[in-house]
Amino acid sequence: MFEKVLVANRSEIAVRIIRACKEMGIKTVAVFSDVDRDALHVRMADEAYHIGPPPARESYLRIDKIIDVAKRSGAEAIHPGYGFLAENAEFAQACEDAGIVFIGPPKESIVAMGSKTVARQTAMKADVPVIPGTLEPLSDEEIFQKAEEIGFPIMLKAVAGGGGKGMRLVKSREELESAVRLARSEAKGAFGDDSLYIEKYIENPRHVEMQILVDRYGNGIYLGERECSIQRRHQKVIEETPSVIMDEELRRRMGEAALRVAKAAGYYSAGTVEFLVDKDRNFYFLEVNTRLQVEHPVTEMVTGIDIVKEMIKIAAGEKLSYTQDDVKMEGASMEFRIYAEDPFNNFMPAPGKITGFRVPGGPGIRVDAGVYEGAVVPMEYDPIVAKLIVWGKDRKEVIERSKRALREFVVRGIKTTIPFHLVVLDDERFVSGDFDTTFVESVLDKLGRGSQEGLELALALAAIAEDQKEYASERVCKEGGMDPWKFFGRKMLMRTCWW
Ligand code: MV4
Repeated sequence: MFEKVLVANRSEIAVRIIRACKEMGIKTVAVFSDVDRDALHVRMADEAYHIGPPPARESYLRIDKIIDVAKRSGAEAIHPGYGFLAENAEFAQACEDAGIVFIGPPKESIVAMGSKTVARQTAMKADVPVIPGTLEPLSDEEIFQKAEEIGFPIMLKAVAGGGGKGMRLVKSREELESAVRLARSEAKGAFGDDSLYIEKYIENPRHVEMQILVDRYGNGIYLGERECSIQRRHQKVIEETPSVIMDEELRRRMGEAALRVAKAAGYYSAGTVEFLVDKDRNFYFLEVNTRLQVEHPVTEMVTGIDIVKEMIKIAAGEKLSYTQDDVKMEGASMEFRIYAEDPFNNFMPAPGKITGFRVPGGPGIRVDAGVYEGAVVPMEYDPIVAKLIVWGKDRKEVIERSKRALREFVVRGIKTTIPFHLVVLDDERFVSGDFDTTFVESVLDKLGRGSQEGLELALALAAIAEDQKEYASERVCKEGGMDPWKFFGRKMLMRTCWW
């Protein structure tokens, strides 16, 4: 096993990886930019090295500097976390060239799955259903022709895309020409590659993904699914497992399909195979995420398997320590992403100093935070502050426990998505499990799309339901400019919060 690992990331995921290393007796090396000098991941690592100014391009994305730190510190391996260099084949190559282990999949798999058409070909070869469409990048002429064959509506997608970036719904022939032009220029700008392909449009799908672990010797297991349909603009908001649409048989078929794709791609490490699921519970391969994902903890909560430790062990050349029969899903889990964003103002980033931070506790609660009281959330990076992960014996207990925990969660000084989660937990469609990928937009519609009225309604829901007195008084008075005495009643405000 490695003696020292460099963590090429920041915030909660760097902290998560450092924790796994500590439990494995591995020394850790952090890297940080100017604004992260006092960050939690820097404080928790055994050593920390400055790598540059705040913009990621000049720090967390600097392959040369990170490799240099690994050499200077004597780290034998680098964990990239998610984002930044996690799916960068050039970085995996640079690690190899420097004699450092990249804790992730082989670079060939990163390249192959990075091309969405190659990924589709791979899935097809593996006998996994793909969305009807093309398997090659297309010229404009070919797009016009294929669109007619497939039939509108269609999705125009960037070959180099993924995660919803560079994607366009085209409802009719009339829209196609300008859509192609726009999609190409978007793709060129975002990925430096304007190649496009098309797919049949699947209406109101659910987004279900399968977690897999594969070692270097071809042993693979699936750890069950994550339901990720609660998203806004392709940014996941809440993830859960199991998915309410899943049963044993569908899980087995989807899990085995995911492992076949991995095998066909020569994949090892932790990975995720994404599927779209239609109303009739047909599933279609979407793409492969060749990295540790933000939402991996919900899978850890129900399987008891530490995905980060397994990933490190696989990178070190160990055999998988579990067989498929060892994998048992127990209970249910949800993850709530706590972002420094204002959910009542179009999820506007709200970086700043955290003046108060108190995390929930008690049965079934896990908090993966990247901050502490007094820390500053810089504006340069993804504004994730923490993840609240909740376990319960069933989905109902998870929902009740989550409400309790979100109400316990105190983050002061910055706006966060906590109240938005409370609104979702009060939505009967969410509670019944009857939702798809359009759910978040419909909640925002219900709330009046970030209007003052919507804010008040949301805060009222969050506050009236339980003792969010301080939340109500402080937030509603200061930001809503309203009279909380009138709104919530004298009695409620008289009872003071213990914090
Ligand atoms: C689709 C689709 C419908 N039909 N592809 C969005 C994320 C990216 N990974 C793929 N996405 C979609 N691809 C076809 N052929 C609908 C979406 C989609 C979506 C998927 C998952 C979660 C949320 C979504 C929100 C809008 C659209």
